[in-house]
Amino acid sequence: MPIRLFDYFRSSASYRVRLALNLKGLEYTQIPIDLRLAEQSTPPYLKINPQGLVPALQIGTEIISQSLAIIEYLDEIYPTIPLLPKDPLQRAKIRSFAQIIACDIHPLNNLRVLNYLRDHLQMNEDQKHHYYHHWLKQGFDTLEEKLKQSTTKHTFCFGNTPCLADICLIPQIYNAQRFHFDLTPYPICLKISEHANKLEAVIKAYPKE
Ligand SMILES: N[C@@H](CCC(=O)N[C@@H](CS)C(=O)NCC(=O)O)C(=O)O
Repeated sequence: MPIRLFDYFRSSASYRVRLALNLKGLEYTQIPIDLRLAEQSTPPYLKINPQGLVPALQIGTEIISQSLAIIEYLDEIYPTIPLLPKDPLQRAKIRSFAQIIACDIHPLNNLRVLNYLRDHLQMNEDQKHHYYHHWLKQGFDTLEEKLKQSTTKHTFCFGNTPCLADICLIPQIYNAQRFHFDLTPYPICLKISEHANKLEAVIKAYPKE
């Protein structure tokens, strides 16, 4: 079935889906939606995703939005290289880690939120920077602590192969670095991302215009 990914190179939610597709070795066509030009809010794209956010995945004639829903769907229909294990407890732990990023860090620092702070609450760049880093610190403190408990013996978040947790962590680290957030207090997160960034599938997903 042909797969088309509506994405933006710097969007970390899109980056997650590129990682999942590449790790599974799936072919896909990228359709760029330029957030700098607000293309996510134009009528043609709103027909694809009425929420006005990227990514959206078209698979055959069906369209799915929300990166985690897309990734779990891909994992169910293309299970050969799994991104979630079979064990229910381990699945729950991996989802819990992924959701710290996707539900509790990323939405607070999304473009539309930052634009709202600037346009409606008159926050200047310094205040926005402070706000952004505040939520990154809270999030990364938790992620590092969780990884301390889970990664004594393996190279990725929950094992020796990348899973949904790594797929969320790698773009969040990219985002933090892009916004000049100091990651030295988070050596486990950094080590996992450095290790992951050597994989062909991960290199291929890296944000590039
Ligand atoms: N929870 C959604 C988040 C999607 C999202 O927020 N995408 C951002 C880019 S990372 C976006 O499209 N932002 C456009 C905007 O804020 O106007 C997912 O995981 O797919």
